[in-house]
Amino acid sequence: MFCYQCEQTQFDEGRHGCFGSRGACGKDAATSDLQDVLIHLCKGIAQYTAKARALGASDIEIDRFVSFAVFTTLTNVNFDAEKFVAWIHQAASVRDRAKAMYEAAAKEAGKPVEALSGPALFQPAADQAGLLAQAQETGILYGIEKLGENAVGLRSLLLFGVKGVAAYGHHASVLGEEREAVFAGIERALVSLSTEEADLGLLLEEGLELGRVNFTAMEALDKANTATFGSPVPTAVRVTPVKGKAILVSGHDLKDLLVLLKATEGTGINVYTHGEMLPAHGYPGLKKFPHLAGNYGGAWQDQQIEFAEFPGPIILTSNCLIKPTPKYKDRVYTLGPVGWPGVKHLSGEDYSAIIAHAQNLPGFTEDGADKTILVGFGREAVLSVADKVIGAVKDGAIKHFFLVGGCDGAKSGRNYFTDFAENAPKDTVVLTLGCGKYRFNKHDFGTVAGLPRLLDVGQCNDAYSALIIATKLAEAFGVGVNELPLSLIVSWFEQKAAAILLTLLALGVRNIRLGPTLPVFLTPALVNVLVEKFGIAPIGDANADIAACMARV
Ligand code: SF4
Ligand code: SF3
Repeated sequence: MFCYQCEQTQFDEGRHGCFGSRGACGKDAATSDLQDVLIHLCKGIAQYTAKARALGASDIEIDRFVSFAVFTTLTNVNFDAEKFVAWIHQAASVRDRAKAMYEAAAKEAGKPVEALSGPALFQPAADQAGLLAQAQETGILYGIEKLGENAVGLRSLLLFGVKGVAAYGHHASVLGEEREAVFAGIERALVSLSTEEADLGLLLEEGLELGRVNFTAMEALDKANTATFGSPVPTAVRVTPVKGKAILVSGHDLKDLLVLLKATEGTGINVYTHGEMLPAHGYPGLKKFPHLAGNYGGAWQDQQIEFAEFPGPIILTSNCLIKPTPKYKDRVYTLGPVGWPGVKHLSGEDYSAIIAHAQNLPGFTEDGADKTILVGFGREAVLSVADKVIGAVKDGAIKHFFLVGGCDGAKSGRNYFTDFAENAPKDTVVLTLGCGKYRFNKHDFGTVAGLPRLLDVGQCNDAYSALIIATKLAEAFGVGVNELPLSLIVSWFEQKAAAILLTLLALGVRNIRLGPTLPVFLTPALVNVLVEKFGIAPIGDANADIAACMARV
């Protein structure tokens, strides 16, 4: 195996990355290699669907399969090698369907059928051992001697970005919000990766194009969530337990939470959110359920301790899953793209097994002390007080905005983000999103100009909302986003962050501070390009960075 797609990748004296028998996330070598094979097949599917799409033919089922399959390879989503063997074989038959679609479209258009090469022709072996032998030629480093380190670095950024776009696309798709541009954009990036493209300029442009596609994917997801559940409203969320039976839901998929809330109505079971599910409490269509009792625990990396103590079943709807310990493994259920060997996986919307499981477990035996935090500051809630915000900036009551957002992780160096948020001067506002906020969202930030100083915009999936807030404020001030008194402090961990980074770069957002470390797949030469072209800076000392941001240096 070789994998360096996330921030917690291992380090050695040579190439940085996870190799050997298991990655730092717990992904074993077989699963990692099979994920590479699945991605290879998705490239082959994309080669045919791109040709078909150019002739006006497409198949939404094929497009959905590609998004789903690519999503399964995201960090902390699926660790089940057997599942990947099945998906690889399914991908081969999907590829054959895509090929037939292209050939029919060419025939109908009176065009010759082009013979494609590369992943389009890949024939997966019948069993896992055969697939693992084939995996040697499907990994991200394959051909690096010919392609060069820098090209492989940009190809990695493109591949990891496309994983993020596929995740956003899939979340929007399950709520019925789909965009041809997103499917075509995922396909375009995969086709680019199916070739031996090594031109750095072209690869960078492909990355920026994918960033634009991701903006559309995030817009679709925002529309899907707000059309289904209403726009988030500021909401106090209980962060302590309520006496009674309990189910915990983690991950990003709000639709799964809705199905569970409906299924548990009248059962006496309380539903708690975990991790990136926290922002669900702000949506009118979800908060209306009185048994959506509160939020439990902190960020994903603490789950082995917190899940062990939770007195009910736990549902993982998407990332981040880490190895369930024997203390709670039998209480974990996975949905959709998520999986762990030996953990129960639910297909369909029948939650009766989980409900019965919750009824048989003790639940919380007493109420915790009353303690709440505020969520629900999506674009509509923030922009509804735009006049107040603009007035406060103009009269000097608010000096600066910091967006301290992104993923959390287990590595040291992440205290920076806590220090940054907590040390930001009292006349500044801290916007946050993603799971990195768990390091500071129970801290009392107080208010400024009558507004809460900490505004939780939502999940990492809500980066679109933050971008709209920035764009609208910039319009109101008559300046560009880069001229606003706003600094972006981004913590990255997995591949959705790569997609968002590409979007920010494509939109021309400059001077982003990125940490806790820069992605290891970016070579020093590529980092130089990001610094020179886009003003990206690695994080440094929190207080010095706050001062530099406010002085706009
Ligand atoms: Fe390593 Fe991250 Fe890949 Fe897991 S996802 S194998 S931790 S680089
Ligand atoms: Fe977190 Fe996994 Fe990325 Fe959605 S839950 S931000 S890391």
